[in-house]
Amino acid sequence: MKTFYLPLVLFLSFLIDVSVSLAQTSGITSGAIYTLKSKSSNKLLDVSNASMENGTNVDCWTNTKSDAQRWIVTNVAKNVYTLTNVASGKMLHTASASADSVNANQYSNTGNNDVKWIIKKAGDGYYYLKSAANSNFSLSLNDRDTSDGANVNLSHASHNNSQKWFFQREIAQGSPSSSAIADKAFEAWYIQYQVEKGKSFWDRAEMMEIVLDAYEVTKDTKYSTRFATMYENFIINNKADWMYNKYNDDITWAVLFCVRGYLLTGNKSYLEKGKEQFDKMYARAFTDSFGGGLIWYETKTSKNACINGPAIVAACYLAKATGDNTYYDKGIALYKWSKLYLFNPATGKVNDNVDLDKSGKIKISTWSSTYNQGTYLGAAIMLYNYTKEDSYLQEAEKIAKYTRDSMYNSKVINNEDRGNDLPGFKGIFARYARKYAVEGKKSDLNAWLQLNAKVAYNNRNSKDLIQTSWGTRTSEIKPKSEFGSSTAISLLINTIYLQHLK
Ligand code: 7K2
Repeated sequence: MKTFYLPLVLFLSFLIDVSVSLAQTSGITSGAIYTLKSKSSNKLLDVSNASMENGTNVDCWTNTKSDAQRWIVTNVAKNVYTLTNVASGKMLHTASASADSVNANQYSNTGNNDVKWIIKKAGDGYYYLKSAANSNFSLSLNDRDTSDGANVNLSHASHNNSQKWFFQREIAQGSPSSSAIADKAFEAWYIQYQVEKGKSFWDRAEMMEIVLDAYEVTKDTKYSTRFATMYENFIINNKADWMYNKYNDDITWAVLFCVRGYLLTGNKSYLEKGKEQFDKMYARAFTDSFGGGLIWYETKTSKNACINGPAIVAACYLAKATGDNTYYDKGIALYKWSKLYLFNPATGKVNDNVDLDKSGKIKISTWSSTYNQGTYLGAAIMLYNYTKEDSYLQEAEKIAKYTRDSMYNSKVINNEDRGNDLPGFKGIFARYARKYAVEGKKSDLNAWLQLNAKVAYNNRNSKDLIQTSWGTRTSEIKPKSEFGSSTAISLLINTIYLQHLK
């Protein structure tokens, strides 16, 4: 019996194969990846803002090579297909029973006709997509709108160009956590904004830290060379002694690139500058008001997380670089003081600042932001590594989880986009998220960081620039803020380690 069984199975599977290939629309290969270009706008069928979520709208957008614009076309019955978005894994779906103007969105596989499409030739390499639920309706570009974001919905089947789609076969692309993709995005940002030539202060310091991150992570000397040029420019544009600048945080951000620059390259002049400026800053910033801590601005009373967090990190780096453990003592004292007003060790929430109100009463501003969460996360990890006291690691975990869960509900970071400063904050968080994972050996942010990196990268524009709102598609018009566009670079660089993890 057995000897007859195998040939029979082979013969039957041959028959099934033939029937499947006969049922397919010619020119369409089941299982292949395609972009679908509208004949009336020449733009691509696209998942809005590269969202991963059920119910997200499907629209048309300029070709940005995003996976949110690529679809796996799978044959499921005679001439009937599903289209699965490469980025989200969700299917092209009709939002309700077929009728004119019923919207097309993405949804998990329902197994029903609402995710199935009859693909029919329309001539000249174009095709119609008719809803399998009711083939009187075709997928259509709304009102022949040719702008980015133009909606796509169902419309009574006609021979309009707005219902014709060109299927272009594409090949699979790399993951956003790869060094090749981080490098590509870095180059786009660095060249198009002429980052090397910029003249600003604290945002420049943080962009220089991104260049150091890139060097630290990739060991590619093109980054240390760029850092050296930016360092020279920083001294030319902002002078050698920064004490004219009354923002103690600004001095401290610049100290960070100095001391890290030394630790990564061995250039002693960076360390000398960092140590000298930290010491001067600390001498003018430390006061006994509120029981200790550093004031943010020389002539003001508030003590902010944005000076105390970076100062703890800078003190730890200085201790490492000089061997002088009194810097660690300073860091430990600032961290301990921060728990009084700026940081809740039970929840991991970092407050913005403590100040006096008009009546002289202590007033805590409880706003939390990614950069303050980030520097305290880094501070906790660095102090844990020095003291080996578990409480620091436990607090690091609280800070990390507070940021992910309470501030973002595990979703993509898509805010902090106003003014000159906020757009750069989340890049600072990404730096310390790497420290938490690599030096703290903690994996609980990994999936969330991966989601952020994927969505941010898939929201790049056709020039590979990514704006600060990682969950929002970057417009084709160059985003104004160089600092804002640096945050996704920090994210991509600082999550390269994730490519080695499953
Ligand atoms: O009020 C502080 C801080 O507590 C708050 O988090 C942010 C948010 O604003 C400032 S910190 C930003 C400063 C950085 N140094 C240079 C200054 O021009 C800038 O205000 O807005």
